[in-house]
Amino acid sequence: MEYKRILTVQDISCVGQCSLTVALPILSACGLETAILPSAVLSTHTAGFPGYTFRDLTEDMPAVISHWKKEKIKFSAVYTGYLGNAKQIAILKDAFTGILTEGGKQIVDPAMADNGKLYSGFNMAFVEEMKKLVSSADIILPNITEAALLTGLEYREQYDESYINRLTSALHALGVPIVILTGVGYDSGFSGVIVSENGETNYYRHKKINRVCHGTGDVFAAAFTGAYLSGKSSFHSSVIAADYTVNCIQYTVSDTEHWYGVKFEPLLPDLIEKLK
Ligand code: PXL
Repeated sequence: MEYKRILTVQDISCVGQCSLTVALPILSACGLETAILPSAVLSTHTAGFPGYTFRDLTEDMPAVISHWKKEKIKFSAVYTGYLGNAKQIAILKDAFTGILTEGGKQIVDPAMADNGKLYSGFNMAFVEEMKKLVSSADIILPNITEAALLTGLEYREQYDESYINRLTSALHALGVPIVILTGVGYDSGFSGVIVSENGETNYYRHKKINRVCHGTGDVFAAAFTGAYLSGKSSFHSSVIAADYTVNCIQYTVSDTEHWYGVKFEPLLPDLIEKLK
């Protein structure tokens, strides 16, 4: 397989099993050289540890990117996750054209909201800027809350296929060729992933485990990106990523102390096996 270098831009939550501490090991396990651009350094993620610290790294970004440009360092793909603020999005949007190889892919996980609510620290100005990043992306991986915010459609907890089709079409209308919509469940006990590309929509249904688990969106997005850049189709990558994420949740669920993330590490060999 061609050796690929990917850049992922996300925060470092020092403790909490999300963003870079999840993306880096998963992408490396998928055989990709993984470069990072940290958006912020937090003591923990923001979902459940009161009093977390937050160091914004926006000011470092332009100099880091121009150093790479000077050194002619390029990437086969850029995958963005949790970003620190709206200004960072503007910086990144401008930078991408100069640091992607020809045909390089831009993958955006608009990690900003879940369960009908924006994450702590984000506002609608951030959403507006994220819309612009999404418009220039090749692939996006929102959940239903993020999709509703990006498209201006209402967020629904109960929905049918026609609502999901409206969300998916409105996301494509922003200019994105491949939409991967996560957390879509039509039947009780099941969730699933919508994969919409070239006018064709497919659905992968998987088991839903009834426990709130942080960081699972990041595990899914990193595993998807790893599989996709290994040459799998968008649908096959979604299946691999969804199965891996569900297995990680299953593996974690009996440990009630481990509420802040999922134990994805012991299952990395299974993910590697799926990519063979
Ligand atoms: O998993 C998404 C995420 C990433 N980074 C930080 C977060 C969250 C979710 O809450 O707080 C800092």
